[in-house]
Amino acid sequence: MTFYKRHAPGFREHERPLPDFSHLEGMLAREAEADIPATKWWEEVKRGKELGLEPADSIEDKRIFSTFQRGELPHWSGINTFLKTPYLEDVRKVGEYDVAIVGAPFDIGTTYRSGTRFGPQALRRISSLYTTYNYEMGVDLRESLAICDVGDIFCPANITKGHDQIAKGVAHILSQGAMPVILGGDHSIGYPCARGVAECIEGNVGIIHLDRHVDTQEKDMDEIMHTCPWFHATNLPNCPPRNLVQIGIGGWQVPRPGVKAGRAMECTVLTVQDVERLGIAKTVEIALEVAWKGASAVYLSFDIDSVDAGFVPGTGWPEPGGLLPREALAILRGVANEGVAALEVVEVSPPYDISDITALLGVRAIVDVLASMVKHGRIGGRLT
Ligand SMILES: [Mn+2]
Repeated sequence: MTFYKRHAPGFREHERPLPDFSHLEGMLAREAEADIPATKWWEEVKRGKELGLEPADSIEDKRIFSTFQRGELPHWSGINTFLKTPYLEDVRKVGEYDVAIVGAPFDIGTTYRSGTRFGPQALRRISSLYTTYNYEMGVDLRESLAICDVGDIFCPANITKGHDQIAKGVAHILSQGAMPVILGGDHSIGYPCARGVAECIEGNVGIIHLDRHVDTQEKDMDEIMHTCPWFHATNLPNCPPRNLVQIGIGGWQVPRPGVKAGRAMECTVLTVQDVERLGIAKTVEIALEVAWKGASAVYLSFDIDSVDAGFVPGTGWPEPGGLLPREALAILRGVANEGVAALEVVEVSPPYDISDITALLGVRAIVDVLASMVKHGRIGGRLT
C-alpha cells in the first residue's frame, strides 16, 4: 500500500521559508486585538447574570450564561435597541453618554417610495447581527464608548411639526454633550437635524453629504420634501453653503431646480466619477477642506441611496451607478477621522428592502464612523 503524499506532485511544493507577512493589516490586526480590554463585556455579562438569574444546572459555561437573556448573546434574540445598547428611557440623563442613537421615523417628505418611517426599527433589528468589535480598526465600541439608545422622536404626520420635533430632540442630545446618531427617516430630516446641531455650535457648521441627489431645492410640490433639506439648512445663520460638500451626486434623478439652487449657493459637488478619478484619499481631503473651512463643527449626512441601487434596494429613490459600499464606507471613515458633531443615516425604506441588506449597510456606516472617531481620539475615552 502506498500513501498519498501530495496533491499536485512536483508542483508548488517547496522547502524555502515563508516570507514575513507580519506587516499586513490582517496580521497586525490579529496581534492588536490582544491589547483591547474586555472590561465592559464582563461587566455586561455580570449584570446579565444578576438581572437574568443564574443559568440552569446543565449549562457548563456558567461565566456567560444567565437564564433570561440580558446582553448581546445570542445575536438572534433579545430586545433590539441599536447594538443592544441600553435603552435610555429618561432622556434627561443623555449627557451621561458619549453617543445617543435616536430614531426619526418620518417619511411624509418622500416624493416616490415611502416606508422610511420604518427605518429606525429595521436598523435596530439588523444591528443585532453586529458585534461591537471591528477587526481592521482594532476598536471595540463597547470598551471605548458609552452608547445609549434613546428611542424615537415622536413625529406627527405634519412636515413642519415633525421637523420641529426632530430639531428639538437633536439639539437636546447635543446640548447635553452626547453625539446624536440619527436613524432616518427620509432626507427631509436633514434640515431639522442640521438645525438642531447648528443651534448648539458656537461658530459655523459644515455639512458633508453623501447622496445621488443634490437635495438643494427650496420647495418640491409646495412643501419642504426630501429633495429640499440643504436649501433650508444652508439658510441658517451659521451653516453657510460654502461649507456644504456633496459626494456621489449624479444620474437621472437630480431635479433641475435643485441644481439651479446649488449653483446659486455655490456648494461643492463631486460625482461618482470624480470619486473614482480622484481616489478615496483625495475625495476625503476635498470634503474635509470644504466642510471645515472656517467652521467649528461638521455634520455628516449619509443618504443610503448614494450607493448603487444593486446594493440598496430598500430606499426611496434607488439609482444605478452610485458608489460601491466599500467606497462609501471608506469616505465616511475618512471624514470621521477628523470628528463629526452628529451623523444621520437616511432613506432606508424597509418595505422595499431584501434580506435587510439596505439596513445592514446603514448600520455598518454608523459603526464605522463611530469606530473611526474612537480610533482617532475624536470621541470617547471616558470608560478607562
Ligand atoms: Mn438621495
